[in-house]
Amino acid sequence: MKGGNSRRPVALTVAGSDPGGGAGIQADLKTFAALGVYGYSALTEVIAQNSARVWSVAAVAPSMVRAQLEAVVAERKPDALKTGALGAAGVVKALARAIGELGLPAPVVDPVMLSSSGTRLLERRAEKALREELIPLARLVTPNVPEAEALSGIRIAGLGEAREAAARIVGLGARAVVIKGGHLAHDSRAIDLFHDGRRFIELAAPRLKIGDAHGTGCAFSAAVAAYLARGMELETAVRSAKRFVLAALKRSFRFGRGRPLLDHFALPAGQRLSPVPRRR
Ligand code: PXL
Repeated sequence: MKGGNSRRPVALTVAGSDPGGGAGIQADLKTFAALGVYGYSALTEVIAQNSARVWSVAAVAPSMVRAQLEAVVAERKPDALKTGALGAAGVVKALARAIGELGLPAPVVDPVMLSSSGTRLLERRAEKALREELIPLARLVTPNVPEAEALSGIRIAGLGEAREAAARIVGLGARAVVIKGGHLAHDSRAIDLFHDGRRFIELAAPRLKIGDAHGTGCAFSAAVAAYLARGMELETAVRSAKRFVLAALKRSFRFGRGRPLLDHFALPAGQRLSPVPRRR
C-alpha cells in the first residue's frame, strides 16, 4: 500500500487525563479539533476527577510515556507540541530527552502544578526537573501567577513583579513566557503579560464574572499549540488563543455542583480557522 502523506496540521499533547472532559488531554483534543488540527495525545497520569474535585491520581511510568511518543512519531512528526500535567520527575526527564532524541518541536509548556481544585499534579521533586530540563527547551511557557512565582522565586503582587518573574523564566532558557493574569487584576480587566526576552506586551481582556472555570489553562496552551501547528507566528498565536478562550468562557456552562466548563466550539468557525492578520 502507498504511504500516506497528508499535510493536515498535527499537534501533540503530553498531559494528564480528566475523565470529566473539562481539562487535561480531553480539553486539549477538543481544542485541537475546534481549530482544525489533528490531535495526538500521550498520557502522563490517569486522574479520577470531575470539574469540582479530584479523587485519586495514578502515574504512568516514564518508559510508557516514552513508548507513546515513539509510537506516534514513528508515523508522523507533529507540527507543534504542548505539555500539561506531568506528575513525576521521571516523566519530565523522559519527555525532555525524547524531545531531543525524537526531534519533537519546541514545546508550549503549561507548567501545571496543581489541579484547579488544589490537588498536586506535579511532584515537588519534579519542579526542579521542569525548571532545569523542560523549560530550557520551551517555545513558550504559560504559567498562572502561583506557577510563575514557583518557577521564578518572585512573589507577584502586580505587573512590576510579573515583569521580573517573566524575565527570570526567560532566563531559565525558554524562548518566551506568558504569565496568565487572572489574578493580576486591574479591576474590570484581566491582564496577561507576554515576554520574549526583548518586549513586554500586556494583553488585556475584560474580566468575566463566571467564577473559577475548569480547564482554561489547558485550552489556552492547547490553542497556542494548534495555531502554531497551523503556521501562525508566536505572538499572533498567543493573541488568537486568548480570543479562543474568552469566547469559550462566554459560553461556559455547569454540570451539577461543578465548576464552569468551557465550550471549546464557541468561536465561529471563520474566526477559529482563518489566520488572524498580523499586527505591525
Ligand atoms: O488546568 C490544570 C489541569 C491540567 N491537567 C489536568 C487537570 C487540570 C486541572 O484540573 O485536571 C489533567
